[in-house]
Amino acid sequence: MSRMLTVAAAQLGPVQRDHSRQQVVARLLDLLRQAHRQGVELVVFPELALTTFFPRWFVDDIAEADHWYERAMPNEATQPLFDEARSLGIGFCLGYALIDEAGHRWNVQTLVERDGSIVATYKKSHIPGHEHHEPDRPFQHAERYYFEPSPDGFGVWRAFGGLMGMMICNDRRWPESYREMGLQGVEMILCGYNTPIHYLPDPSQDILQGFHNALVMQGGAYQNGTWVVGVAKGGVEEGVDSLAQSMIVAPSGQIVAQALTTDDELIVARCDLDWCDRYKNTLFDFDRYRRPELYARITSQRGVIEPD
Ligand code: CDT
Repeated sequence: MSRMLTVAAAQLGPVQRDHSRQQVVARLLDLLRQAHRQGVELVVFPELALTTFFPRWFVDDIAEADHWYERAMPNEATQPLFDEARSLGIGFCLGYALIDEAGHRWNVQTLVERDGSIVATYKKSHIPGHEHHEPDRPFQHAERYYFEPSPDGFGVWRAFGGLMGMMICNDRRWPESYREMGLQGVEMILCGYNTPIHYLPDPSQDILQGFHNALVMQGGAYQNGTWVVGVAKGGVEEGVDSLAQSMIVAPSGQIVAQALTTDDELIVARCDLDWCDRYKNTLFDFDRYRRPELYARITSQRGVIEPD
């Protein structure tokens, strides 16, 4: 048996502060059309794809940042993307900042089926960085000021002929993200990211950013028998160098496609969703081998409690 899904990671190079939504959507349309010519059925765009990574700046009055957020999806700026995707019969996943009807601020990804219907909008669960202005930093990572953490958890949806999950950037570093979806049978996880190469709390990690990126996604894929599509906004954006290295990872943990540049670039893989069963039904047969009665700390405890 094989259930083939041809998927693309549509990496973006930098989106600068003065780039309009219309300019960015033109780039997304170009990548979408390239993907269609290569027989792609699902295109995955990065986290906060429509704007620059604005949490690198702090504003005392958060309302001054409202213009970075969408109020609805689709909207006037993104409607051409939705229209073109539906007319080409190609699905997509798009990351952006959202202020919802109640005024809550989320970092989200919306998954859209090939017929243009919205499958789901996922809200980022693990919000990294800091809440307050840290003036000694060369740039801020104030995601905890700009976004609420999702209360929803990790869903899995029947779409594209399989079981699809989503996570956003920092979520990919946490094994619980993958396992929550793994326990719902996920077959492909879509993950956009913006990862500054310089990590101020511990700069010794800077040269390891690419290694850690691959490590977590390859481990998460293998240990849960799922495809993972990781998609960067990379390159030097407003003076901040961000990791590119978008990749598509098989349920074996092997990288089957990886970006070569730090710019707009499409990477494509034909993914057999049935390949997941080789792992889900053998080494990682959860029902047979997991020991949830031994894992209570994982949900009852947040930080470390050392023994006396
Ligand atoms: N966007 C995002 O979540 N980036 C983080 C950066 C490290 S924490 C400052 C990441 O995990 O890649």
